[in-house]
Amino acid sequence: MGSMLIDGQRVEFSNEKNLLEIVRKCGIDLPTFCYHSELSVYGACRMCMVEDKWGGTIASCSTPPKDGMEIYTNTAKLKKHRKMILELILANHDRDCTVCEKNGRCKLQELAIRLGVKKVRFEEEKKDLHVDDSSVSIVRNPNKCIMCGDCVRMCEEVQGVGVLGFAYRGAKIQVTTAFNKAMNKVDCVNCGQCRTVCPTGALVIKKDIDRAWNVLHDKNKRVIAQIAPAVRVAMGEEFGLKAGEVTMGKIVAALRKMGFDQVYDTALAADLTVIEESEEFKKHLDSESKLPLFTSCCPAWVKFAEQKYPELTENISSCRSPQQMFGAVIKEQFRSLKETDGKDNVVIAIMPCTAKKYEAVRPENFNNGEYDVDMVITTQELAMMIKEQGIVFNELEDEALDMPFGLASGAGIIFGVTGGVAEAVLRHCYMDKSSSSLKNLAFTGIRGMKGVKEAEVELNGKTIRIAVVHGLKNADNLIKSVINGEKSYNFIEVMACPGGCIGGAGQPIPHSLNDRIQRTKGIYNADSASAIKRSEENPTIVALYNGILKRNHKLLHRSNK
Ligand code: HC1
Ligand code: SF4
Repeated sequence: MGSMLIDGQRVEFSNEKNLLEIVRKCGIDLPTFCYHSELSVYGACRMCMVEDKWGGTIASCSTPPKDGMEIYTNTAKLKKHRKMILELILANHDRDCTVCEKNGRCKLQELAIRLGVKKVRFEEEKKDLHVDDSSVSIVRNPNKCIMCGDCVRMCEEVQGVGVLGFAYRGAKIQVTTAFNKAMNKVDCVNCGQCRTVCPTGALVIKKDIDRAWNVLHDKNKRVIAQIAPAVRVAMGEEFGLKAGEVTMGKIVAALRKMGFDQVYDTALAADLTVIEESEEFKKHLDSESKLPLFTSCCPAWVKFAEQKYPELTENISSCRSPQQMFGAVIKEQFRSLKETDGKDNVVIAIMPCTAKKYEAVRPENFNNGEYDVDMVITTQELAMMIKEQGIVFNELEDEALDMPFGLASGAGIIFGVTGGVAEAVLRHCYMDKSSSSLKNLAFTGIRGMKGVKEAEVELNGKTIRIAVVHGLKNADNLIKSVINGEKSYNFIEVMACPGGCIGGAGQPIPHSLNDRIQRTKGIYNADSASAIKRSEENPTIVALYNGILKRNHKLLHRSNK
C-alpha cells in the first residue's frame, strides 16, 4: 500500500508487483515487447523505461513500487530512447510488412507507427536465416525475431517443455532449438502457446487455408465441417465483438456461404467421449487399477505425456479425442453416400487449437486409406477466410447446424473450458439426475481459472478425488507429486492451454486474462441455453449407439480396446 507521483499526478497502489502495472492502471499504455503478466520478468527490451525525479532511467517492469516515488513516463529523453530502440530493432529486421502474416497485428509495426518512426538511420545487413516450416502446427521465421524471449519463457515456464532457447552471442544471437534442429524433430508438443506471445511474425500458425479453398471449390468433394466448442465464444473477437459472445449461428451461416455442404458440432462427439470415458473410468475404479485415469482429448498433453511419462501410457484414457471420434464416425456414416454419388467426403475441423493439426495426422488416425479428419483450420484461419470471401460476419443472420450431427448437449459444450471434461463425466456418472445435482457439481471446485483445482465427490458410495489442471508445467508438477506419493487422485483432467481450449493458440490472441474469463462465461452461457444437459440424453448419441457404433465400436478408441 502506498502512493506515488506519476507525471505529476498522485496515484495509489496496493498489490501491483511493479511500476509498469501501476502506470498502466492509471491509463498510460507504456510500450513493451517482453513483458507479460503471466510470465517471469525479463527486462530486456527496455521500452518500458521511466525517468525518476533525478533524471535517472529505470525499467518499470522490473522495479517494485515504493511509497513516495516520483516518476515520469514520457519525457523527451524517454521518447528519444524508445525510438532509438525501435530503429535498432528495425535495422536488421525483415521489413517485408506487406506480405507478412502479422501485417496489421505486429507489435513492432504498431509501436513504430505509434512512436512516429519514419526512417531507420542505421542500415545493417538483413538476416537470411532458414525459415522452419517442418512443424504441422507452427512456422518459425528467425528473420523476424526481435529477441524478446517471450516464446522461450512461455515454452519453459507455462508449458514445461523448454524446446526454445537463446543460442550464439553478440550480433549472432538467435532464438532456436537445441542444435538448431527442425521443430518436428524436437519435443515441441504443438501447443502453439509460443506464438500467442510472439510480438512479430517470427512464430505463426501453419496455415491450411489454400488446401481448404481447393476442396471447397471442387465439385467432386462433399465438404463437412465440425466446429469445436471453444470456437463459438472467440470468433466474434475477430470482428470487433466482445470476448465470450456466442456466434455459433453466424459461423454456421458463414461456412455455408463459403461452400461447406454439411456443418456439424464437435461437441456432439464430446458427448460420445463423456460416455466412453465414464465407462472406462468406472472399470478402472472397480478393478482399482490404472488410476488415476487421465483425460486424452488434448493432443499437446498426450504428446507431452508420451515423451516425458511413457510409464503412464496405460493411465491415459484410450478414448480418441472428440475431433477424431467425429471424423471416424462421419466417414463411416457417409461411406455409403460416397458409393452412391461418387463424391469424396472431406472432413474439416474448425478448432481453437494448433495441436489438433498434429493430432489429425497421427498414424493411428489414418484408416481405410484416408485420414479420419482431413484438415484442421483454426479459429483465426477461418476468420481470415471469412474476410477474404468478403462476408460481413456481424450482419449474418444466425443459421442452425445441420442435423442430426449438429445436436450436442451442454455437457459436450463445456469441454471447451478447463474443468469441463471432468464436470461432463460427473454429470453422466451421477445417479441423481436432478437440476440441483447439476448445480452442486458446478460448485465442487472444478470450475475457474486456478492452475490446479481439486475436488472430492461421492460416487456410488465411494469418495472420488479429482484434479483439473491446465498449463503443462502445472500438469508436470502435479504428476511429480502423484508419482512421489504426496498426492493421490482417481481422475485427472489435463488441458495444455491456459483456461483450456478457450485459450487455445488458434484463437484470436487474448488481450488479457479477462478475455479468457469472458470466453469461459460464454461457454457456460451456451451450456445454460442448451435444452439437453447430459451427454446420455442426446438423441443422436442414442441413435449412434444403436446403429453404427453397435457394429463398429472401435471407431471411438485409439487402439482396439
Ligand atoms: Fe477442445 Fe475438444 S474441447 S480438445 O478443448 O475435447 O481444440 O474447443 O474441440 O477434440 O469437443 C480443442 C475445444 C475440442 C476435442 C471437443
Ligand atoms: Fe513450446 Fe508449445 Fe511453442 Fe512447441 S508450440 S515451442 S511446445 S510453446
